[in-house]
Amino acid sequence: MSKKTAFITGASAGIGEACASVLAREGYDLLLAARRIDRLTELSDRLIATYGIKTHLLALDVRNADEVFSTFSNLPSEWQQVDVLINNAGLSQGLDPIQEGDIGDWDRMIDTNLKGLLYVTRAVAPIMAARNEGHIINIGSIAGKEVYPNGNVYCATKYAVDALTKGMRIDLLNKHVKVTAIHPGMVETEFSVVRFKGDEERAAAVYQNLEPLVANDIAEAVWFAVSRPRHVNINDLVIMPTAQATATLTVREN
Ligand code: NDP
Ligand code: 8X3
Repeated sequence: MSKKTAFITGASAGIGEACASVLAREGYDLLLAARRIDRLTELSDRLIATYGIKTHLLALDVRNADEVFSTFSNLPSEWQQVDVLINNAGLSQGLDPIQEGDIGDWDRMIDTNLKGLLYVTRAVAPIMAARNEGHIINIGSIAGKEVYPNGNVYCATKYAVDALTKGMRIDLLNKHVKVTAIHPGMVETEFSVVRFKGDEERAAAVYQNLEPLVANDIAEAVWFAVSRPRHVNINDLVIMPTAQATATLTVREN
């Protein structure tokens, strides 16, 4: 079987980095994108040394449409033949009631989680459609299934990811391109440090006295979806820590 290629956005940390490790373990060559190229270089060196795969690194801000399209169209053609696209780059900024929300925070979330995902998909999907194969995995969230207090704009972006996933699946149906959404609950990554803008103490409190998911739990679910036979598509997976029943209901020890 010929080598397969996966394109992972937001591969410099957390879930994206874990997806890179799992897909490298499974023999995929990797197109890895994020703004922090130093992090991607470290990850790439490690994966090449461990698994002998090939990588291509992209210092990319998914919010910049021109950058996304020119970077992708300037890739060597073998790197444009993406078998699996993991739209993972995303973030939350702030946790404020709507009447006190920061417009800069709203823009960063909408531009990254929603418009960035669209730009990357628009760059990659035509080649999948032309090849009549491919798999797009969108990382949504429990926040795309339930709205929680002060989640307002972040939840809206993840509801949009849920809707777009369904739309993409319909539009790409006759091109045999699979589309999957994976919606995690609480995963301990840099997510909360980013949401609380570097406040490590506030971020740590989110995961205090309960066992959250780790990034690898999501990466293994991504691999489960990717590794199904050609006639099987996983549409939607919601994955929670055992200690979390809904977006807001958790059980904490002590
Ligand atoms: P991390 O903060 O650990 O990782 C986020 C990744 O996204 C980083 O690699 C970051 O790279 C990248 N990223 C952010 N903004 C941009 C941008 N403008 N352009 C390119 N890359 C960007 O968080 P997670 O791993 O937890 O988050 C990954 C996804 O999972 C997100 O979509 C998030 O919404 C979702 N999610 C997370 C949950 C959690 O509890 N952790 C739960 C549910 C969903 P860099 O900064 O180098 O650009
Ligand atoms: C991240 C999970 O519940 O903090 O998407 O929004 S949550």
